[in-house]
Amino acid sequence: MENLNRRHYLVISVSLVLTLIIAGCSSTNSDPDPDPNPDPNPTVNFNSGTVSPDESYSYTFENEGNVEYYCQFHTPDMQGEITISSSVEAVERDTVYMEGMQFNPAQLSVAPGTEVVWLNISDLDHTATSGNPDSNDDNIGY
Ligand SMILES: [Cu+2]
Repeated sequence: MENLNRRHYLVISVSLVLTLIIAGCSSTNSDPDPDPNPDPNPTVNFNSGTVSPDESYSYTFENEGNVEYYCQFHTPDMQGEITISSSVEAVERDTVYMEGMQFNPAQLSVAPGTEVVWLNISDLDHTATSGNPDSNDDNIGY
């Protein structure tokens, strides 16, 4: 009789341990995988419209993230990226030159709250338009 009780106790213990292991595994598996390619900052949406020679356009970036942009006239060649990070030394204003058919610098890092000015020092019209040529179907480039 005593032997039977002990065996019963053993069966309950083993099944309890198995239940805990299964529960542990399934809770680990239900954790979402970290996204290897986080979306580029979807809250940022700007379009300068036509920026003629010697004119400028500015936009203030508030939130951290990566923002792609391009020129609608010279897509896909004329593209740039702004990285907004609090690890960058804060300045009030930073400048991207529209020079020839390039953004210069094409890659700019700024702190949150920085006003970025696109200054057209070329003799062509340009735009600074958030996104990339594939993300918009209203391109007016030629
Ligand atoms: Cu352009």
